[in-house]
Amino acid sequence: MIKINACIFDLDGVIVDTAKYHYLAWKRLANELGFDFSENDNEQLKGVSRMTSLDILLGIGNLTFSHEEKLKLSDKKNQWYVEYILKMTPDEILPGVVDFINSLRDNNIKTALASASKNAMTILKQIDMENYFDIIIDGTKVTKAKPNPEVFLKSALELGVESKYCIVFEDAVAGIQAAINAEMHNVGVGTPTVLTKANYVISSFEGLNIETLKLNFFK
Ligand code: B16
Ligand code: MG
Repeated sequence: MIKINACIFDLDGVIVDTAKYHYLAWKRLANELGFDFSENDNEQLKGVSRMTSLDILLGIGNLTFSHEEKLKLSDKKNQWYVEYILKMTPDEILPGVVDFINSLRDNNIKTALASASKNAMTILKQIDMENYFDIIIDGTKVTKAKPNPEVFLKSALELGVESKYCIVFEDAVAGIQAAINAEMHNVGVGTPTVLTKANYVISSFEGLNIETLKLNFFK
């Protein structure tokens, strides 16, 4: 059986479903700019940085703006997004997450939160999880967006654990690729048809603990 010393969690889409709030805010911006933005389009934005998300959105609308204008647009979207996340409560933690993290603690496995979001601390405070992880690396601490492995490598370094002893939990295609680039094990949270490069895919953390994970997934 493989040895695991650390579990590294993405935030949006793994601990909470904030993709719906990103979607509502991006859709509002698209509508204001005169085009529509579907939930299907939103899939492309999962896990990627705010400015890359804006570039993808503007590509869909076939619009071009200067760098300064783009900063204003992304700020606008972020203000709307923050309004949504400030209403979040611990009830929005996805099923099974807390029990799974507790099972890691019982097994002396370290934990990290590794998110591309600059709003990660606000979300963690809203859901009462800001003291839940050994370390937190968020979008304010990295410069290179997923699929670059920086956020995961920095997490492992701060935890003092080698990449080969880490499992990354990710919901985004770009995030799974970042874990592969970091040479870490990875578990996709979502559907296998989307997360085709993941080592293993779970639909939720419900009923999962580290022993079943190691036994069933990493024989
Ligand atoms: P913000 P994750 C990512 O978070 C989201 O999946 C992605 O949709 C978002 O654009 C990115 O954070 C930046 O978020 O605008 O709040 O800084 O999945 O890496 O936890
Ligand atoms: Mg995510």
